[in-house]
Amino acid sequence: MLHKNNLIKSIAKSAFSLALVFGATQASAGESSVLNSNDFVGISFWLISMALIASTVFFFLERDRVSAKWKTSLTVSGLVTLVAAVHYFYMRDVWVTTGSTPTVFRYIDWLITVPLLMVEFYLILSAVTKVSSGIFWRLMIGTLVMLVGGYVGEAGYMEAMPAFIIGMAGWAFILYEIFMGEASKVNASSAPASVQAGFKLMRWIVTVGWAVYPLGYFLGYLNGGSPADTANALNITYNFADVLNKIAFGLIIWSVAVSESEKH
Ligand SMILES: *C/C=C(C)/C=C/C=C(C)/C=C/C1=C(C)CCCC1(C)C
Repeated sequence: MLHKNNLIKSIAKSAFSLALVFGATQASAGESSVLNSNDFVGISFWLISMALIASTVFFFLERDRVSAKWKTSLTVSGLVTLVAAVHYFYMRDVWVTTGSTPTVFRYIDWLITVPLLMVEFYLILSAVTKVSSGIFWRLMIGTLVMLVGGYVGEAGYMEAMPAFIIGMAGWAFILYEIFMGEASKVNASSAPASVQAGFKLMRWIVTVGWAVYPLGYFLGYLNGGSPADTANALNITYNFADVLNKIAFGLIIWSVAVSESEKH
């Protein structure tokens, strides 16, 4: 009896505090924080957030289906979409309430998700053959140079053009590694057919899908305009690019992992 009373009391207490929290958020939410039905950028932020959440659940659950050596690849795919989803929720709020481009949050997201995407090249090769750690480190260094270059340019710590060139050099270094460097050679010589096909698709995403971001930088900073002029187009483009670069990229790995796991 005593236990039951305590239980009821604590439920009542929690419900009350929940109501308080809810009331507080409602009260502080101004008119401008409501997503407008004709705010297509805001809607695209919403759509991508949901797609990222669904993908995260999918990748984590599908770990059960693949053999042990493929599980890490699926974990990493799920982490990429999870980290991006959290950033998207926040960026959507920034966009809806202020109408400004949440560039700094994109960079924070990229700083975490892009290295994870790069690790995937290393992981899918490691699942099928012996791979040198040099591949891993070169992909990491290329990523850092690319992102730091872009950030110091966008944040105004450096002239837009030289910063852009540094960023482009980092990207070129990554492309060299996966098209002509050791990673590409290991893939061509030691990976089974499904891994080779997946690797090739992934590197095209890194070429074509990723080109959207430096293009956005160029349109925003290097053709005489300002990022505010291109904010709508840029955010919609970035948002849909992330579906390809994060979700589709993860799905390619998932499909390689499933077909390799079913082989044995
Ligand atoms: C999920 C997020 C992804 C895949 C983000 C990728 C970002 C880039 C490929 C950014 C590239 C840039 C350059 C190549 C030059 C400098 C400016 C950047 C940082 C936009």
